[in-house]
Amino acid sequence: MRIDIITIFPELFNPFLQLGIVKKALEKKTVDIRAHDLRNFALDKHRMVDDYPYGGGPGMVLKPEPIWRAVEQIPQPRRVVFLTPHGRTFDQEKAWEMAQLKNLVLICGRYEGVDERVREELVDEEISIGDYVLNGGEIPAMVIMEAVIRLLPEVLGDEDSVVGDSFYQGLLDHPHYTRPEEFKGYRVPGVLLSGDHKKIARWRKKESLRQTLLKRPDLIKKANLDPEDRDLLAEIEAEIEEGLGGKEDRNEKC
Ligand code: 6GU
Repeated sequence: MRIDIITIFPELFNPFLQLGIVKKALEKKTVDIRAHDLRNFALDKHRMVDDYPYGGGPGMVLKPEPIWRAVEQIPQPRRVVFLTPHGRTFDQEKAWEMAQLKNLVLICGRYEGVDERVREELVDEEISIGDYVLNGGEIPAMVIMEAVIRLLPEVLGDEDSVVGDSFYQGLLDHPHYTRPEEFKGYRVPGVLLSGDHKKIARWRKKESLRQTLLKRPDLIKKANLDPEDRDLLAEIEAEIEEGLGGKEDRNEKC
């Protein structure tokens, strides 16, 4: 996969590209990431990328020509995404969809915005990362790249496989425990020490459902639950009804 970023701050991406899983994916050539300085596509002697808005008013607008030239040098077929709070909110499903693309172009907005002709004629899709305002699309571009790159084949090892991720099945992940078995008097749930893999899988599924029900009930409504999941959910709801199922009941305090 190739990702091209169009930005007036390409340096912002350096530490992001030089560490951890993203660095590993670049070294393996699973992904090729190029951050382009928009100014390099401005042909006037001042390398102007923005200008005053027609009609007056505050702020500057990104000019269409440099963005156009920057996008046109990127190979086809390409998906051109403009990062803006106007866009559809990014989610795990969108990350999976993008992970299938050959060429992804991320245009980072700045200032008051970008000339409308870019949005209408050049951009395939507008994406936001949530309902708040940032100064530009650079951090959203990193958010999207991180979510997408970890889904590419062979980027994650078996240990941190995407199958266990929160949202993989539309649910939040189950709780995790590591040594020590007892910490400040709080014990690890006994089932995890039992060695009974069937029981452990059932516990994890149930706790994944419980986390989702308690923290993100909206996700439960959207999730594809099988009859077994529905039984577990009914158990959880009965426990909540009885006032059980709080963490005091699940982690034995010694
Ligand atoms: Cl993609 N851009 C900006 N400027 N602000 C945002 C955003 C994007 N997503 C949420 N807020």
